[in-house]
Amino acid sequence: MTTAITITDVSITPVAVQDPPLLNSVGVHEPYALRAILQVRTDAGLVGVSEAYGDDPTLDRLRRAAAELPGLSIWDLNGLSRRVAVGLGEVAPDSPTELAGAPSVAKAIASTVSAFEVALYDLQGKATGLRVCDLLGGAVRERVPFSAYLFYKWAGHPGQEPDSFGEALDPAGIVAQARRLVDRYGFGSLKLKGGVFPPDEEIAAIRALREAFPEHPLRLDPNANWSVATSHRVATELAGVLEYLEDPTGGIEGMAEVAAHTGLPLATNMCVTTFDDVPPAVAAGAVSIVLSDHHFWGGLRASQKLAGICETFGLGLSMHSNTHLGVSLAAMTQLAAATPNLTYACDTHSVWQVEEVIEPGAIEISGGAVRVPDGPGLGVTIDQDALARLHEQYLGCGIRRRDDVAAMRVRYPDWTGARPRF
Ligand code: GKR
Ligand code: MG
Repeated sequence: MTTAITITDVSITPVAVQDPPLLNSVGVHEPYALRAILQVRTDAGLVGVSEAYGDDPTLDRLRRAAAELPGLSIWDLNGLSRRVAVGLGEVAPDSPTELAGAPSVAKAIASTVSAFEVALYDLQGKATGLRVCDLLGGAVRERVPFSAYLFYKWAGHPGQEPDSFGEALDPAGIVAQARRLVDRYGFGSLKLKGGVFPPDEEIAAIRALREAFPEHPLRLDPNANWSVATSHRVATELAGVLEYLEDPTGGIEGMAEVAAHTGLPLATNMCVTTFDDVPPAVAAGAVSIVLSDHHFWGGLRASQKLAGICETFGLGLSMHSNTHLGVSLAAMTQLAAATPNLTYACDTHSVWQVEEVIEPGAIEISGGAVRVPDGPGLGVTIDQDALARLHEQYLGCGIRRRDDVAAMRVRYPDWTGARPRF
C-alpha cells in the first residue's frame, strides 16, 4: 500500500555548461548552454529531480508553475497538468530553440508540465523502489541504443584555445570525428548535423562516412536549410545511402513535396512538434518518422501517447536531443526502455558535454548504448557541489537565452541565419 506523499517545495537551479562551437543551420553553439535542474521536495523527505531548458522564458514558466505545486500528491499527474495551467495563466508561444520547430503555446505549456512530471516520476520510483521505466509499463530493452551525433565544428570558440575535440569542417574531419566517437563509445549508427555547408559538401561527407563505416546506418539533418528543389536533389543522390533524411526543408507542406518524390524516409523534429501537427502531417504524407522529445511533447506519458499515435499511423519513432546533462539522459533512457516501437537509435548531445551535474557512474555510453539506470526512479543523484559550481558559471556567463545566430556574428558580422540558405 502506498501512502500519501505531497510536494512541499521546489527548487529550480539554472546552470551553464561549457559547449563546443558546434555548427548548424542557423549558426553556432555559444560557449555555454543553459539548463535548469529541478529538485522537488516532499513531506516524506524524498527529493525528485528533473532537467529542463534553462533560458529565461522557461525559467519564468517553471517558477510560476512551481508556486502552485505545494500540496500536490506525487501520484496525481493529471492534477499536475491542471496546476501548471493555473500557474501559467495566459502564456506566450515559445520554443526553446528555432531548431526544434515553431514557437507555440502548446509547446510552452507542454515543456513546463514535462519538467515537473519527470520529477514526479522520479519521486514515484523513489517511493516504491521501482525504476521509471517500470512505472511506464516495464522495460522492453535494458540497453537503449544512441547514435553518434556528428557536427561540423570550429577548433575553438572565437578568441579561445582549441578544445579537445578539434576542428571538423570537411569530409575527412567528419570521418575522424566519427572514428573517435565510435572507438570511444561503440556507436552503431551515425547522424550528421548538416545545413552548414553547400549540400554537395555534405553529400561528400556522407559518402566518406559510408566508405569508412560500411555497416553503420547514416542520417543527415540540415534543420530545414534546403529548398524543396535542393531537398529533391539531395534525396535522389543519397537514396539507398541514408537510413533517413531529417527535416530537409521547412513545414509540413514542404516536407510533403519532398516526400512525394523520394523513397528515402523523411524524419522530423521540426514540422511535427505538438499533437496538433500530427493530423495535417499524416494527411499530407509529410513524414515517415517522428523524433519524440519528452521535454517539449509534454513529458513521459505524452511521449508514450505519441508512440501510440505513430504506431497507429504506421510512422516510425526516434528521439530528438538538444544539449542536455545526465538527468535528461536518464529520463530519455528510461522512456526509450519502456517504449516498444522506439526502434531507432536515439539522438543525444551527451558526448559534447565535458561537465556534468550528476554523480559519476550512473550513466555511461558503451557499445553504442546506455544501460537503463538501476533506479529507484530515474536512477541518478545530483552532485550538489557540481550543481553549485555550474550555477555560479550560469551567473557569470551572461547568457540568458540560446542564440546561435548571435554567436555566429562574432565571426561573421553580417550573418542572418535566415533559412533556407541552399
Ligand atoms: O544543437 O545544433 C544543435 C542541434 O541542431 C539541435 O538544436 C537540434 O534541435 O539536434 C537537433 C535536431 O535534431 O534538429
Ligand atoms: Mg533534427
